[in-house]
Amino acid sequence: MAAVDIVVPDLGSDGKAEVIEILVQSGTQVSKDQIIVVLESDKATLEIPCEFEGVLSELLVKVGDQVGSGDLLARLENAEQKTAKNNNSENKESDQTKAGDANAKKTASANSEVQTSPAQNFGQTEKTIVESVPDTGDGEAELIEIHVKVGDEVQQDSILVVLESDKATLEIPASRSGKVTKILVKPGDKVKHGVALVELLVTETEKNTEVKNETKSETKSEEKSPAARNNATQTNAPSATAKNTANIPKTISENFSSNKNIHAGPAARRLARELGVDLSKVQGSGPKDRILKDDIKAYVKQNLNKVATGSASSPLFDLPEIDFSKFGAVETQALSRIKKVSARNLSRSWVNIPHVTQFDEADITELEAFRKEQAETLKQQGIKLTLLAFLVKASVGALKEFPAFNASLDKNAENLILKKYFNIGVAVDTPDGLVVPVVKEANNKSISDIAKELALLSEKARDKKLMPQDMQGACFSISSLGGIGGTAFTPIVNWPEVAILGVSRSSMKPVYIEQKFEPRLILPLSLSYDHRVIDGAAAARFTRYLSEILSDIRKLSL
Ligand code: CAO
Repeated sequence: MAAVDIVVPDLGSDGKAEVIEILVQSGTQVSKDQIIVVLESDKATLEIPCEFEGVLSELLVKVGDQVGSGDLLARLENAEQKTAKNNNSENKESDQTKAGDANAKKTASANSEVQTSPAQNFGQTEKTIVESVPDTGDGEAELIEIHVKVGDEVQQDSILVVLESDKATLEIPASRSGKVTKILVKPGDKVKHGVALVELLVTETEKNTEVKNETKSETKSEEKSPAARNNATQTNAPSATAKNTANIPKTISENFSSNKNIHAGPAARRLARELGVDLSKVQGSGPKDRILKDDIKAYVKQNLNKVATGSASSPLFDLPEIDFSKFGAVETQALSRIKKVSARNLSRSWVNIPHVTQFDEADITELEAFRKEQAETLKQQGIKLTLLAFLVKASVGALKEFPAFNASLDKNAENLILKKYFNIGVAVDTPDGLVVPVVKEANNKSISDIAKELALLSEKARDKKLMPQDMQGACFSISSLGGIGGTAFTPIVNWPEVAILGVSRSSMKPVYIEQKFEPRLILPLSLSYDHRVIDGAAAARFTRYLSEILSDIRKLSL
């Protein structure tokens, strides 16, 4: 049993690094290779693994601390006997060796071999160069992303591929501007130092001959002395050539300006890939908005919840959360169960159905006179006769005339299922939200029966006594806002139905009849329909027909 110190490896030219993640708690058992902390310097993100198995007795840093090479991070008790043989200095040495690797990984140049000089054209030379895996010091790495395709024109420094080793994620940039002529690898390939990645066709003018020669000699000197090459890039010596700096592979974390603009370390990226998470959709909560593993887990959890509640199909799915209290006082109110259910259903309809709304008007002057007369009689039987009962009956008439409105698309939207029954849903506004009870077999019911049933259903709705079967089986729905007001609106089709009739408040309007204006009671109609099933012309005919029935009550069978 021995105590082992876990220290910051040699950070090389990075000097100081910030502790940005702590992945273990003191007092917990840790296994060999488990990541203890994540450090971030100006240029790189480094995961510090535990070399031994044991109990992490002390954690000596906290998030935000600045640490340098050799600083103590944590202490491990009861480190395994075989590993405990390694004394502290050996341990440091091994960390330093690792850091050396990490350093090499951050600074090594990608090899760029000049292969051929195939074309000469007015002093221009075309060459194919091969971009290959630089010496990362990590041994084998997996190729996880290819950012270019054959034919792409790439600029010097643009990212060609991304590699991931056990310890780091590396972006391999183009050493020169040119055209991609061949991609020699595929995602998932295991690659190591020297493996050819991409062929680039680069063009040089004669003016460049000197530069070209310089480049060649630089390449030679680099090839002669890899250590010297590393030093040149490590120290960022002003004398370092453009090629040297261009060739430096960058860890993902240092490349904030990459086209993906994602700031996440290797472990987070690996987790995201395992879970199939698109990192561009994850909000980072770490320093500089860095995406942490916990952010990815939270994102997955949130989306699983959305799928469970059905809100994943909502257009609100990807909207960011806003802290409104920044702008003034707020109060949070939980949505009722009915509101949540109808939000889900409305979103589903809105997202899946291409909606169009057809507006029309019906002259209900005579109908209203008749309704008032009948309403008096029915009132004595305790029945309130409103326009709605007539609208239900008139809708049945229109559905009989236009069967495509009394239909549903099958699951694959390949067949229309025509219904031979006439059940009409009616939207009812309740304090808890909108519900749509159904008047079943409205074709077999008289207007007074429908009025009676509507009163019953509205009362049940407002008393929360509707049963699921009261709200099932509708063929077509009516949403009447006539008791409230308004001139027109665009109701949302109540899927799996294909149309819904919106009714606004009737009002007296001057209508030009037989060369003079007559005051007539005009009812606004708004028919929304599924354009996959119903054409505009059919919708206009439907509302016209409806309007005619409502204008001439003799067409309604009472
Ligand atoms: N034009 C003028 N007056 C109208 C009218 C119209 N189109 N429709 C109803 N009215 C009158 C009624 O005659 C009644 O008058 P009195 O009070 O003088 O008798 C008054 O308005 C109130 O009617 P009501 O709303 O109580 O009754 P209704 O049968 O018309 O409607 C119901 C019943 C349950 C549909 C209704 O109460 C309701 O909840 N409407 C809201 C539906 C809704 O929210 N739709 C939006 C869904 S989002 O697409």
